[in-house]
Amino acid sequence: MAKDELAGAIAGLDQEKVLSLVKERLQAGVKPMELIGNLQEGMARVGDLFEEGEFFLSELILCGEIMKEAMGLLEPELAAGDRQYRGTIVIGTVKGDIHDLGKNIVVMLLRGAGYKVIDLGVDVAPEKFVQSARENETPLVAMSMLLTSAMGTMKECVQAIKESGLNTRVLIGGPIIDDKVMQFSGADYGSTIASDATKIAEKVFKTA
Ligand code: B12
Repeated sequence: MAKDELAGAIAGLDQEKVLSLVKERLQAGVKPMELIGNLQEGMARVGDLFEEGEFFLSELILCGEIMKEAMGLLEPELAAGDRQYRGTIVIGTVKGDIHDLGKNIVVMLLRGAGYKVIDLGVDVAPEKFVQSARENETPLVAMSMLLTSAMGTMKECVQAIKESGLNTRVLIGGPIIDDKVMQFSGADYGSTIASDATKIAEKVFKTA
């Protein structure tokens, strides 16, 4: 059983309760990133139940749909930063992986912080990252990955940028990023936390 009521509601796939709790808490002044943390905790529980064979793919899909609805309520808050233009960033979920809810949060935060974000979507091939980075002359490409099985293609995506001759840094993000993954991939930056993207972008754009 989840400690938090919102986490419990999404883990229980109770869409109505999730949406009313999100609305209620936003109105009470709770920060959107705190709500995302609660939702993430509940979604991790759904993932565990899936792994244990209690839940099936249909439950994973439903959980994703509920999160999308909740994100619809959170988006105006997340994207409401200062809008001074700071530069362009390319982002996508790496080839072989179609999880995009975390990536979409990063997109909203970066847009809120004033960056133009080129979102390449999911299942993005290495050459597509390179082409977009070249066309947009961006100093930073961000990649999202949730699947362990996508580790190999994630490395290919990072290496494609490194070998392209472009002066572009690579940030990888997702729940399984750790020191070992960083070493394996050769990425410049890595994080498990969406809001780190704006901090890292600020650092990269300062020296670009
Ligand atoms: C919803 C979900 C789905 C949905 C995705 C819907 C969508 N539009 O994204 C669907 C049903 C499509 C799905 C499919 C599958 N899934 Co799935 N899924 C999940 C679930 C339950 C939640 C994921 C999620 O959205 N979390 C909420 C978001 C907000 O969190 P997040 O993505 O981690 O993002 C946060 C951070 O990681 C970070 N972040 C993310 N990206 C980035 C990028 C940058 C640059 C930065 C800085 C930060 C950052 O910021 C975010 C906010 O804090 C997880 C369980 C879990 N533990 O997470 C399993 C999970 C990820 N799925 C899993 C699996 C196995 C699958 C399938 C292979 C199942 C199957 N047999 O078909 C397929 C794979 C399809 C594919 N090719 O990608 C496994 C992966 C195990 C592993 N490590 O390899 C998990 C962990 C479930 C489990 N425990 O078994 N899934």
